Amino acid sequence: MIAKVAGKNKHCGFVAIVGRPNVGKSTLLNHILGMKLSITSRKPQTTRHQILGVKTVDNTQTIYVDTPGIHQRRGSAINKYMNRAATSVLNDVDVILFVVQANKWTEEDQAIVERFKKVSCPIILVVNKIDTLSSKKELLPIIEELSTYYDYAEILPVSALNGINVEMLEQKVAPLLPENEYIYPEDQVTDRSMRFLASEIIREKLIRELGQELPYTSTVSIDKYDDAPDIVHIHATIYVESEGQKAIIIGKKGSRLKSIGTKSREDISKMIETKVYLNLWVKVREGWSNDERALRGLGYGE
Ligand SMILES: Nc1nc2c(ncn2[C@@H]2O[C@H](COP(=O)(O)OP(=O)(O)OP(=O)(O)O)[C@@H](O)[C@H]2O)c(=O)[nH]1
Ligand SMILES: [Mg+2]
Repeated sequence: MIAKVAGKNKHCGFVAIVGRPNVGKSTLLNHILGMKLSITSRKPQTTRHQILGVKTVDNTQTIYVDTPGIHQRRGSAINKYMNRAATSVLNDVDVILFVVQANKWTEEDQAIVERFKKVSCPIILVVNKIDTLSSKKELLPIIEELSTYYDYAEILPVSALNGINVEMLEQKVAPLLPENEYIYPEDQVTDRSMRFLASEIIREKLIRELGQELPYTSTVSIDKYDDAPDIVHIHATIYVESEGQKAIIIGKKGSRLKSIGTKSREDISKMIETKVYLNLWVKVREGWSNDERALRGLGYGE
């Protein structure tokens, strides 16, 4: 029998990042990975899909699953798709990071805690945005109260934006992962294609440029992604639900679409470290966000 060398065995497991919209889940994932993988914005419901972020260090591969914010907005098919994408991971992972906002506990947070009753893996409560508290003294009563709602494996105050305690969070997660061979190659960062990440970058620019409601009725589809050695040609379409929305996105003399296009091109180019040519269209597709078939065609498949 060959004796195992202590501490040399590989560990690998899945860690879900869940919480209501806008608490900083994607910002946390990006800080952990040290790169911008998942799109973020000041507006809730930015993330629409599960996105894996893989980090391999010191005999451990941690596979983080960023998820859409679990929300109470009912009705449309896309809202249901997003909630399913978020809640379906709860019973499929080794650890859950439940991200909440330090200064704001809502009914939506409470509704998520209710779901934990059916979960068997350890859950770490991540109290985010502590940089927004006016003094550290505010933190203790918040943590005391939150700890009464569920028996968390750990409670950790962090700032995903500034990186406060994020490394400590990773250290708390590592021992909770099972002994396992790696699932992904050591240098792989995500399960998503460049084509998908490009569409997400365009969607981020759309959300950031537009007013409150429009982001929910728009989506981005990549029609062509031509990977030549020194320049990548991308043709993308932004789908909206009405002519009025189309006019808003295009802007005066095309100025807003141009700005969305320029910012998208710059970010995509940075990500793939290659020159990018981006051709961006806006098209109306009435009712896409409440049509299961249209949704699947636009990349919102199970
Ligand atoms: N001040 C502060 N802002 C933060 C922190 N973490 C995230 N934010 C901001 O909060 C907003 C939402 O962040 P996201 O990472 O997009 O939130 P999310 O939970 O992924 O949101 P959804 O994808 O919509 O569910 C953005 O404007 C972030 O910059 C933090 O630690 N401190
Ligand atoms: Mg997000």
